[in-house]
Amino acid sequence: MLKLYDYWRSTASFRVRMALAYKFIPYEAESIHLVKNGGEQHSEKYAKINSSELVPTLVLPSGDHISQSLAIMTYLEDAYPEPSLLPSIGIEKYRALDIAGIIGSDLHPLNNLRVLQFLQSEFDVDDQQKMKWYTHWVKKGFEAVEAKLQHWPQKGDYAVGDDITIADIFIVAQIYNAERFNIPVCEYKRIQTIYDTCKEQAWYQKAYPQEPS
Ligand SMILES: N[C@@H](CCC(=O)N[C@@H](CS)C(=O)NCC(=O)O)C(=O)O
Repeated sequence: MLKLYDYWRSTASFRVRMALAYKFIPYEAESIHLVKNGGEQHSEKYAKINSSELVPTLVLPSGDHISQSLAIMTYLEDAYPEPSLLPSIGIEKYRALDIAGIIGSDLHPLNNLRVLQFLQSEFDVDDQQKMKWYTHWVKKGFEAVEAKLQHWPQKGDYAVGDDITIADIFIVAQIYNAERFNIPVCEYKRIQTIYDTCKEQAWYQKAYPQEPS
């Protein structure tokens, strides 16, 4: 069976949980608490599993480890092609990867826990300045995504084409994070539509962050 190291509030983990739920893939989970005891992601045991000291990490039945949510989702797409989360042909495939890149490579890393912690510990940034930093990069990212979604010809309930793709998953996971920091997304019309569509669906609700009891 697949094993996922994750943390309930982690948006990168939420992406992977949504892909697993959408594809009905069974897995076992082990929580890596990102805050407790200075962060379990930095423990010797976990650093051997993922040298980046970040979640998520997927362990395959072969014992191989895959980290990086996009790499994990690509593995899931290859190993469990149906239902698909990435169009196999046409411009839609690259559009989905484009959105995933804006959020996963341009936006999310700037607001990651370790970046915010470093700003505070090394540069004495206060909470207000931290929020200004966080909000700035969320807005830049969402503006870029919204502009692309407005420009592309298809304007249905999902980001690309008529079905959910990894683009929607990256978007809704980032919205969860933005809402935690009280940043509304209603000004981004296409993003809001995608969110309204996805949040009603079983795979979203199954994967939704829930604090372990
Ligand atoms: N690019 C990575 C990002 C992974 C990542 O940044 N995970 C965050 C949680 S969303 C984390 O583990 N943060 C711990 C820390 O910053 O110390 C991916 O997509 O998997």
